[in-house]
Amino acid sequence: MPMPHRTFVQVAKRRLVGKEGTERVRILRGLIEELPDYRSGPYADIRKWLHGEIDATRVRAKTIHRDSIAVRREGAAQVALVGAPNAGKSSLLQALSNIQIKTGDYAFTTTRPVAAVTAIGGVRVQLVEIPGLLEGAAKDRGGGRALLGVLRNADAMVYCHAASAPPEILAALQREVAAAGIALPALLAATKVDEEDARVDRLAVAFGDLEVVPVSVLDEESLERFREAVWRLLGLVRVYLRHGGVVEEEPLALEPGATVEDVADGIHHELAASFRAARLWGPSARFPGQRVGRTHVVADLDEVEILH
Ligand SMILES: Nc1nc2c(ncn2[C@@H]2O[C@H](COP(=O)(O)OP(=O)(O)OP(=O)(O)O)[C@@H](O)[C@H]2O)c(=O)[nH]1
Ligand SMILES: [Mg+2]
Repeated sequence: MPMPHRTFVQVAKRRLVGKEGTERVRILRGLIEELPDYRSGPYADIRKWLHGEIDATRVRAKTIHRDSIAVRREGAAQVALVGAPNAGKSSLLQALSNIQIKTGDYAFTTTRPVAAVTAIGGVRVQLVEIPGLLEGAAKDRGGGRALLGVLRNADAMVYCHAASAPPEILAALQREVAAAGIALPALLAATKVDEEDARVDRLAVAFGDLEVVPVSVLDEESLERFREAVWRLLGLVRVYLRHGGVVEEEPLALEPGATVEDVADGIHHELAASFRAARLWGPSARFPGQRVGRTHVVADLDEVEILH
């Protein structure tokens, strides 16, 4: 009498927890051996799943080997999602972008940084889930040092914490980030606020120095408010380019303090060296079409025409 298929899956998952590389492949092979030899039905599905896991494990092993856990930057800025296991980071990432990512009601669903691009303030911003940061991460517990390395490269970070969870877990994580010498602009997303036992007030008191943004992936308006908060956090400056009265649809996104020269550089490095002056419309212009030099500091929502 073979083991019931559901039990088999549970046993398999338990044996695979925390196993990677050749050891994981060996366990997967063993499981395939133990599997009753049916050609169809649930056992055939399980066999297919196990073979898929072998392939995925090999791909992961290669990727880790080649390129530790670096994340290729995309978009105008990179924002890291940091938080205890099960805080709702993947769910938020998924709700804000088009990616399909595994979420689950257990810790360590995500094991490597996952990135997705989303529109924030009308510009492309990359969100990166930093998984599994634990107390002791700065001392490399749970491979924490490499994960903190990814975080260090971000432009800003969002602490994610379930509104119903005690603040202490997050406070410990904050200490790890500080111990690693990372000081990025940050806000706190109080996640899963649709849950009955949500306590946003408790988080707001415990983390008085952070802006607290209540979010639920089930509430579109809360996601929009989250986007707006991230936009303010980044403090980017959007500049629209004009060519003979026509305004481009997509703005350039620049760092605060950017000048007309940075605008020209955003179009082309050579242009930055050769242009004479610019015309300006919008918040930083004294009057529409004002002529300005290369050192003029632009403001959010300015329109700029580079004069050759
Ligand atoms: N009710 C409710 N549940 C949520 C919300 N966001 C996430 N969850 C649930 O919380 C659990 C954990 O979500 P994940 O997104 O996997 O959390 P994570 O932080 O990525 O977890 P790890 O990758 O394991 O560190 C899942 O069961 C989600 O369905 C939310 O806004 N409301
Ligand atoms: Mg996750």
